[in-house]
Amino acid sequence: MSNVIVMGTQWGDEGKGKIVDLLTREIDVIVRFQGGNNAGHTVIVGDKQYILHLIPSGILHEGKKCLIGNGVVLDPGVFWQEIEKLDAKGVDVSPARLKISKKTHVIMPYHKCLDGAREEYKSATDKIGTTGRGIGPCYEDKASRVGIRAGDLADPELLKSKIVNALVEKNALFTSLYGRDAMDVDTVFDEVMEAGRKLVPYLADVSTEIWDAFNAGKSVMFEGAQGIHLDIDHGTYPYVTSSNTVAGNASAGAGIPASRLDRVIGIVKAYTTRVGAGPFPTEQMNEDGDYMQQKGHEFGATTGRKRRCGWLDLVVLGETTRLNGPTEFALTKLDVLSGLKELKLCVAYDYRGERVSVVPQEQNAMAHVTPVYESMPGWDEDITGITEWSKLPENCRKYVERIEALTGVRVSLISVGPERDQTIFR
Ligand code: 2SA
Ligand code: GDP
Ligand code: MG
Repeated sequence: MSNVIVMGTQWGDEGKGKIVDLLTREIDVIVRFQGGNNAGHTVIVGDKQYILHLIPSGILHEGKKCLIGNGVVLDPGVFWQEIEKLDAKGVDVSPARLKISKKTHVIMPYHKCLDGAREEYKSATDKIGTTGRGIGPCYEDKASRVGIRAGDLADPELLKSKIVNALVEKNALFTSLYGRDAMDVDTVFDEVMEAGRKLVPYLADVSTEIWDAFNAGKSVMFEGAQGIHLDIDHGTYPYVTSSNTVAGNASAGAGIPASRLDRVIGIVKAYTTRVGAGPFPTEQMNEDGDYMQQKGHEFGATTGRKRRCGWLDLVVLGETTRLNGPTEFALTKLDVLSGLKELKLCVAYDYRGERVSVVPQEQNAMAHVTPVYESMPGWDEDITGITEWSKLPENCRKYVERIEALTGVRVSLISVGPERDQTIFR
């Protein structure tokens, strides 16, 4: 297989973990390039469930190299916990096959505290509903040029001086604005270094690692986290995450030339979910939404929060297609829709008295659109055991074909259950 990007086309949790794990069979190197442990990518292998937050979802395949790029924000304690959990299940997590870019930014205790304080301080309608993992404040420090990078963990003196500087500002915020206790330099330093010193053997020049892999004819997969509509620039701002989730960021977030990327696989959930606050035009706060939530076990893989559910939104997918140029879609969780009498596809919005087929660009416009639906008949059959396209119920195939017709993107893979073999290749 050539070099490929896997990305979420909606608001995250489309099933990227399952698909990355599946495709890893044909891949040599798997790279995370943005986000942090806000992500929760689930992989089911037999009776074992793995939820990956920082480590690429290719780690379960022996001998494959897994890299964490410069665009990721990394919490050393969480990384170490993930290592220990995988190690306990017999997965090789040695530095020989798992590496962290020295340029990856580190999530510090004060980032997590700030994330919580900011959310608490906001009015009910302004809250973002973050995962509370310190993601936003860490990216803020990176952009402000005061961030701490993974490479600094190997230089305790530099690390301490950066903490001293950071706490001047953070403590002022904690004590004067947020009514919290000031943080102590040594306590922060010790907390970070407890896991941080164990991370030093994992530090590497990830950009060069990937470059060498390209030149050795190996195939590399870039694993997106969250979804396109949570992108800091192109998502439903301000209800977004703090990184660029678009496919183009694989280049900046891993340190590779865009010209080396061949395929972009967009993961599409057969319906839509969103966790956290923000507009969601096709949300169904009724028995259809409850059906999807319960049948799809839609709970946050990191926070355990209940995910909001609704119909598939083709306007959202249209925006995804324009922003990312997917060469194909992988359609997941199609099995969850079995049993619904009528399925709806949102094909346009009514917005300010006009019918529109693209996402309006004004801030929070998505909160003021009314979806225009096309209706399709559902199917009753349980499809979780089907592995061939031709064996799917006719209405099910029509639903997939309608998605292809409306987006102009081919569905090359259909997932009908969380396990590896519950997959139809077309
Ligand atoms: P943050 O923490 O600053 O990135 O939060 C900002 C928004 O981004 C959303 N976000 C997510 N949405 C879906 N899935 C994510 N990962 C977890 C999962 C979420 C969980 O796999 O289920 O467990 O709650 C994820 N990460 C960030 C977040 O909800 C905010 O809307
Ligand atoms: P990710 O963040 O995109 O990797 O997705 P999550 O892991 O957060 O959420 C997807 C959930 O759906 C996980 O619990 C998966 O095990 C599960 N899943 C993935 N594909 C399918 C599928 O085709 N059918 C069903 N029923 N579950 C699936
Ligand atoms: Mg997830």
